[in-house]
Amino acid sequence: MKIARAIAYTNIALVKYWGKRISEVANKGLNLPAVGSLSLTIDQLRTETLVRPASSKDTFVLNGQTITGPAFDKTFMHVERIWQRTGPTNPRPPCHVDSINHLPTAAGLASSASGFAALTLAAAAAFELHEDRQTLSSLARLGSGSAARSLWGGFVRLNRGEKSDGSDCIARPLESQTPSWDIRMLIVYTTQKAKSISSTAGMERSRLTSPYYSAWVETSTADLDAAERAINARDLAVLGEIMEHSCFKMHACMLASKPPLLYWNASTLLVLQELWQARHEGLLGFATIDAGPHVKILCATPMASELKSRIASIAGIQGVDIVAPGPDPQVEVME
Ligand code: 2P0
Repeated sequence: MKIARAIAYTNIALVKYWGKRISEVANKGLNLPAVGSLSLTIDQLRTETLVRPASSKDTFVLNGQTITGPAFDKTFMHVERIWQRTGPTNPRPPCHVDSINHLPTAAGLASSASGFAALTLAAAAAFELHEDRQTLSSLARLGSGSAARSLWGGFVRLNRGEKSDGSDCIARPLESQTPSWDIRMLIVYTTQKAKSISSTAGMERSRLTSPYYSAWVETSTADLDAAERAINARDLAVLGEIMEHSCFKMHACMLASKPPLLYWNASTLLVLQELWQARHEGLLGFATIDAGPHVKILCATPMASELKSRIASIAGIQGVDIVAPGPDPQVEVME
């Protein structure tokens, strides 16, 4: 095997993924989503992962710390999956995985998208698995659904697909991802704590208990198509309306789960109120919120710094980053 390094950038879904297909629950391990999703890969927030042969046993270092337990198991289950795709005749050699998350420390921002994208690319390169990017994206999805979208820069759509083997659950970059659209995203940090319940567990709770879950699933494709049209038309106001609608439908579905899933905190709500007041005054920004209390705001570049200063002064805000659309991942094979 070779030594390989990959850098993948995280992505923020504008049309959200929440829920896995029932066939998934029958434990096929394909991690097939119940809905498609559409995201923007962003710059700066990224994971850098090196995969190399280890002398005797598998080891995993994350941000300089040796990792054991469930995170180690999940990582090496994925490494093994990629090895198996090479059609090996031998057992996998022991590997050392060294990852650095260039995400603000202790900010509680999910890193599984960039993490599993970078791990997939680095392991595939180390094992000399030569697959096209869509296949690698599908492999990344097996580690984490959102990771499938971090195989490209810019706007990316992950289709749900219909086939039970997952062969049509594939991601593609939108043609109009060229950087000619001058947009930014504000990442508004509202806590330093990690989230209380994982996305994987939360989405299963919603599927099983939320009376709004079926409506959430049924209305997703229309949002995806409308968002893609708005991106093609460079219509931020239309895209913003669709992204907020998708976000609040997802959170309504979460809230109606039993027991309820409330990922927000008091500052989350204050940010939304300030954002909507700013919009009323002509400063156009549009929010999305994931399975955590931070708020991400999409806006035109000239609006970003004024919006940032309005939001940064709200009680409880830990920081605001302004990020731009991010690039494709990078892979380097060293020997
Ligand atoms: C998204 N999220 O579309 C949505 C919005 C969270 C809320 O993708 O179970 O960590 O590993 O496939 O990818 C988070 O889910 O879940 C997520 P798994 P993942 O970005």
